[in-house]
Amino acid sequence: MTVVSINRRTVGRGAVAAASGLLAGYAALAAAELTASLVRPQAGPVTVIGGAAIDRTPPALKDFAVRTFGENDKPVLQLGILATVGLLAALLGMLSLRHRRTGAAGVLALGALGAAAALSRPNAAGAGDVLPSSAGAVTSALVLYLLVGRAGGPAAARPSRPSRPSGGDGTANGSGSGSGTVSDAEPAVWNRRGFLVAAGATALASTGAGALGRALTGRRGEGATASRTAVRLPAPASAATRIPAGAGLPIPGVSAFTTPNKDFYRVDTALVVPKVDAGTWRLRIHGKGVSRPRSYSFADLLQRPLIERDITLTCVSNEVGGPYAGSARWLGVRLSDLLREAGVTAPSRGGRADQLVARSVDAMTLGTPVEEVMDGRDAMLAVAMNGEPLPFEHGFPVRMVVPGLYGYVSACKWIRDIELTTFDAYDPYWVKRGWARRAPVKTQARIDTPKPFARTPAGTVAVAGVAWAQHRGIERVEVRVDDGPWQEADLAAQDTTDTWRQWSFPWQATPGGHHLTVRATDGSGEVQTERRTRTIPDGASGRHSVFVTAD
Ligand SMILES: Nc1nc2c(c(=O)[nH]1)N[C@H]1C(S)=C(S)[C@@H](COP(=O)(O)O)O[C@H]1N2
Ligand SMILES: [Mo]
Repeated sequence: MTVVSINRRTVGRGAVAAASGLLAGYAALAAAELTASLVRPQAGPVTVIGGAAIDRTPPALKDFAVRTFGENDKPVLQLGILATVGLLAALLGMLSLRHRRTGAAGVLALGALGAAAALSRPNAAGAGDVLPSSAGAVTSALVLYLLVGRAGGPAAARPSRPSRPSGGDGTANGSGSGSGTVSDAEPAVWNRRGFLVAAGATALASTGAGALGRALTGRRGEGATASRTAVRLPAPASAATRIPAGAGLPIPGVSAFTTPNKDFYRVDTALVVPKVDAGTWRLRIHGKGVSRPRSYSFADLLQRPLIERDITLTCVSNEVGGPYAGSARWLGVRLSDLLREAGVTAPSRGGRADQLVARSVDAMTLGTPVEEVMDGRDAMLAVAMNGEPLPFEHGFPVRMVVPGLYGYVSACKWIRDIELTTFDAYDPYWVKRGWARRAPVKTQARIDTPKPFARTPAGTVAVAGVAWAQHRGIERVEVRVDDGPWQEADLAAQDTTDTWRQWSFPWQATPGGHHLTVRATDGSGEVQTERRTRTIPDGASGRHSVFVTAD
């Protein structure tokens, strides 16, 4: 091919081509979003590619993302995808300048990639899921072809040559390529205006299509939202024990004893929060050792005797001292009751299934030991959190909660199916990715105040925080200043062994820098280990420590 001479004109056309590519990418996303709103919002290209990326992220990178971006990991991923799409679109735009068909083919190939990702999602609903990416690709290929033509095809770059189809790459045989008779004097005027009009129209139409798509998607969630608003929560048959007055310390900086829903940590793989209509929701219980398979509606569950319990939930991805723990008052159906009704017996009593696999509407799978669910602890199918129906982010209409187990082996949100099976027969989502099959919560103490690297006046400083060892309880918390002896902290009243426990320590701070370290002893008498481990495969261990300067 001829080497493009780098002059102002080619650079200008390159920029116009790149801009055309970006516009084509924008049109693609808008068309895809509109189509997805009609087919299935979860089938949109950014969502399916993001989902595929999340599923394939190596644990170490996932850990890094959670550590670095915290709960912004999803927006960061989406921005990353958008930036990549933008870059590819700009490059394809520039490619189209010289090889229009190749540019269009590249766009279609990207669309095919999106469609493949859509089909490979575990929650793919069917062949219709390929439509959003396909619609986006076709729209974008057309836009690109049209706009780059307006920008002036290769003929315009070589004004001295007579216009003719340039061998094989079809670059000058299209309709919009300056009509093939571009002369040196005129093209800029006609092309610029034609380009600007076409570009403006594309931008407008895309913006409109995108907005319409978002509005339609919003409408789809309306049934679910209405069903949530309509929920009347029954009074519990078994109320939670009253939280002792002294369970929450009046020390600024300490986590609230009960975490408000809006502050409750959120960890899941859902790029689009599932909006489930409680009116049509059903839960199936089936599998090994289930002599009476069952199916329940949301109303069925609400009619049963409900238990209300305060339970602290923790994520296995929580680093020592990290934020992924929260405590709420849950209302729900005792899970062991439902299992017994279905004919399930605990493995220790000869039951055939030792693993309960919960599936969500977004095709997440979580595996929970049947023994723990049936050992008398308050494992439940929760319908409410802190006095209101579950927020959509936290699993409306129904989720599992099992005291003492990390969320990834117990706390299925948006649950729709419970299958009884064995640990030998099936590995759920996180286990396939290197996490442990069984994961009881490890004993942890966290210093909430002072914050790491805080400066504080010398003298008495209130050091305080929370400690948790769900289902074993917290018996003792100790603080060490620098390399000094372990000193007993004051424990706030214990609510239940399933909730975290606050502690405080009046530290006599001397001027200078100090390391404060904390350790807890759980209800079984075991002292929190000093051995540092990573979060993978079964939760971080080690002791939280902060460096504080007193002056
Ligand atoms: N459907 C679904 N349920 C899920 C998850 C998920 O990704 N999808 N993540 C689990 C994990 S890892 C944790 S720690 C808890 C977090 O619950 P929360 O977001 O309500 O705090 O939900 C669990 N349930
Ligand atoms: Mo988690």
